[in-house]
Amino acid sequence: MPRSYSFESRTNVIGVGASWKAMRHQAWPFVLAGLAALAGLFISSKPSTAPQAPTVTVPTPKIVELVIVGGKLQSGPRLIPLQQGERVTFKVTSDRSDEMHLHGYDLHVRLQAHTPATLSFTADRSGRFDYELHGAQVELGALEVQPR
Ligand SMILES: [Cu+2]
Repeated sequence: MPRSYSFESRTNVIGVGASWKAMRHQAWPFVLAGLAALAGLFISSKPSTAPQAPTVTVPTPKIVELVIVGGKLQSGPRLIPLQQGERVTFKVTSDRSDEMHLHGYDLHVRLQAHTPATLSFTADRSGRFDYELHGAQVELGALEVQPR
């Protein structure tokens, strides 16, 4: 009985040794893959341990270009659909000096003849708001801000 036991245990050891030897050749890709995975984990976990930079998503503003000739809208939208919270930039050019007024938001843009003027704001109020030319007393168009 003890003989067969020792024999068995020896074959067992040999068996393990042999399979390990056989594996050593094939194991490298797995070892490398394991290391790569560990490295990947380390790298991917790094940002969460580092102080998080505030993720300020600066939305690209919707650009609205208006060209006014003779107190009338020559080109540009008469209706501007927006989502509440969207950024808007008006670029307004007029052949005459005037003032554009965006109702509701109560924003004024001073227009100098042939000089592009810009107005940027966040459409944080929902509803319909006219923009008009005060000097010429002309309604140019309207914003339509959909509530979120
Ligand atoms: Cu007005």
